[in-house]
Amino acid sequence: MSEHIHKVTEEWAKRALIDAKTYQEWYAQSVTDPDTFWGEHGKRIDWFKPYTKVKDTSFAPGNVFIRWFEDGTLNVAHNCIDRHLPHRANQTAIIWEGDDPSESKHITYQELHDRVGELANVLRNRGVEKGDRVTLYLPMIPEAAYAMLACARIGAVHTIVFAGFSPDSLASRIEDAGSKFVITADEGLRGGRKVPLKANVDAALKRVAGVDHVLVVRRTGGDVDMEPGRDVWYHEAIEQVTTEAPAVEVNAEDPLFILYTSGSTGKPKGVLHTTGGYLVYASMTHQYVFDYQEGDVYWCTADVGWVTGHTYIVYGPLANGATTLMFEGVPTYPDISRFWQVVDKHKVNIFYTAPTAIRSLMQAGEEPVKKTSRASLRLLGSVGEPINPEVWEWYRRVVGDDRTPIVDTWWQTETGGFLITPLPGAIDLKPGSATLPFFGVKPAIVDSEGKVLEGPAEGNLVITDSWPGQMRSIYGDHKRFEETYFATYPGSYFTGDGARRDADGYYWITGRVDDVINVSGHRMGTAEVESALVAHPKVSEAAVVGYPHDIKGQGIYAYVTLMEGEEPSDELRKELVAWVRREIGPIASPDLIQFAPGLPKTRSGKIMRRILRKIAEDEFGNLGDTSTLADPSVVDDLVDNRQNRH
Ligand code: 6R9
Repeated sequence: MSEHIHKVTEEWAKRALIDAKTYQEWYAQSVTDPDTFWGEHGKRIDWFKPYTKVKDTSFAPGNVFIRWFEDGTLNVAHNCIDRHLPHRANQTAIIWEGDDPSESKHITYQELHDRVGELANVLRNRGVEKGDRVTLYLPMIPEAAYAMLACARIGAVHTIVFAGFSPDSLASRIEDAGSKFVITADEGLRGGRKVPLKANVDAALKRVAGVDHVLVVRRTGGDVDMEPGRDVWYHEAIEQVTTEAPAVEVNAEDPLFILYTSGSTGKPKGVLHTTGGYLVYASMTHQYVFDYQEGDVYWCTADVGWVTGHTYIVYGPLANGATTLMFEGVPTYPDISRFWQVVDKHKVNIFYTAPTAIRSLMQAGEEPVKKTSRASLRLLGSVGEPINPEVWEWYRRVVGDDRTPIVDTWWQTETGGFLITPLPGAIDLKPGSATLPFFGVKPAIVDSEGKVLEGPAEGNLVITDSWPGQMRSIYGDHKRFEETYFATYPGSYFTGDGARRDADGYYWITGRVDDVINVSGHRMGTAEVESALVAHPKVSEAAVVGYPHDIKGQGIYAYVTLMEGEEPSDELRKELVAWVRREIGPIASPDLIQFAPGLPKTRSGKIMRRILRKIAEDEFGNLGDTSTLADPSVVDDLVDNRQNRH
């Protein structure tokens, strides 16, 4: 662990919105008197009808409910657009930077208003009503933000499916959400390559019924099939409507969006976020953690298909009247300096990305970074997975020219916004540590029996009380919500992460302790990859674990047992990788497959993943107790054959 501490500089202590003293005072109040604290800070957004109640939450076993500002009414699009118009109509809301460096544009708050209004009218005219779910399957184009805000404007619930997911994954999410409306594009464009989005939607809709309308944005002009009566071009539909659409009054606890995320078991869960608490939390964390101030240009490199794109490209920044940059491309196209070229082109002040991106750029050395200016950068951020202290130091020294603080923000799809994070003017930094809790967040470390550990400790990370951005339920399955997050350590929200707390009270996230792996900052359930593999006719059984990967953080390691009579071969290996890509999407491609005649199982038939993880990590000298295995000789075979993984 790094002992190198980067103290808050005097300059930062002075300019930042929150200094050390304010952090301590506010934090103390936020956890001892959340009603007063959040009652005050809830006013940072506009309410049509002000709330009189603030916090109404329970983590009690069998009776989990989470309600914030529950009698208030508001509209998210009004907060992200209309309320800024009197003084920001001509300010840039979104800077869009295309995949091709010759393509970019500035969208003002007035234009954002008009585009969102049009789209809201298109949706309403086609029967989308308050509470209806709308699935978005879009590339990183401004229309993705318009679509989110258009749904919010009419009280519809958007559910974004990352454009890298397969038709099957898309179909199951459309089905679970019960969407009748899909918004997509002809094709996506990333790193000069086209992604057949409309064709994927067509394939998905052969597998799921109930979708009456598909609205198609023309992005590349590529050839697509349009089904009469169902499919409509976006550019044609908006010609029929005006730009004025009323921002519908919704309750604080009405749903804003559903976002599917992987868990340790079963199919992806529809994480449900509601309106009031989410927006208060998104805007407050965005402003204070990034120290966002008037005129700053802010860039988060995530995709809107993930929660980071929801909270920190769209809702947080726009609620704050910020200028937010949206990037369609990839860090390495047309060349490996692209991020820094974009920073210089748009004079980006605040830059927020994932450790996996930094690690892959580090490989190319300092020159591609150093040849750009980056003088505009003031603050850097990291999210998605633990950042190694060496990578942190490189990020600060090379990208930040030894001048920028780094905010390593720990949070999850479920948490809506940052939970453990530095504040750049208030909290001294330790590379590799997400540091201290944000206002209102009460973390604790528990052992495997649930005993709360005090002082310096390592164990499982739980949060003992609610915060406004917390997910409210799993869509359509509140019981699963309680079982997944509140049953392991009754009375607390279980994060699924392990953590260490040092003598200064700093938190160091050690990674997932469940069967979720984190591949390039993307969450993957090992069970999902396993079900995709066993769906292949030649596979009888599969077990998937994570293993340390230099760039991706974790790679996907699959142990595969074939059906009687099938022979392992490199060809079959390739076939299985292609199969998983098709079933789930490229992000789920196994990095290594080891064919195994048998898997280590207990006598009750449970696969002992602990052993598989150790073999994948090459720690087979230290496999622990194998005496409960039904057939211990299986393990010897796995160890002997590990050279045959590819
Ligand atoms: C925002 C996001 C959540 C999981 C989380 C943890 C890992 C995220 C991290 C981090 C260490 C950080 N994670 N940020 N680990 N340090 N700063 O990534 O949401 O996709 O739901 O993933 O990512 O393991 O539990 P999500």
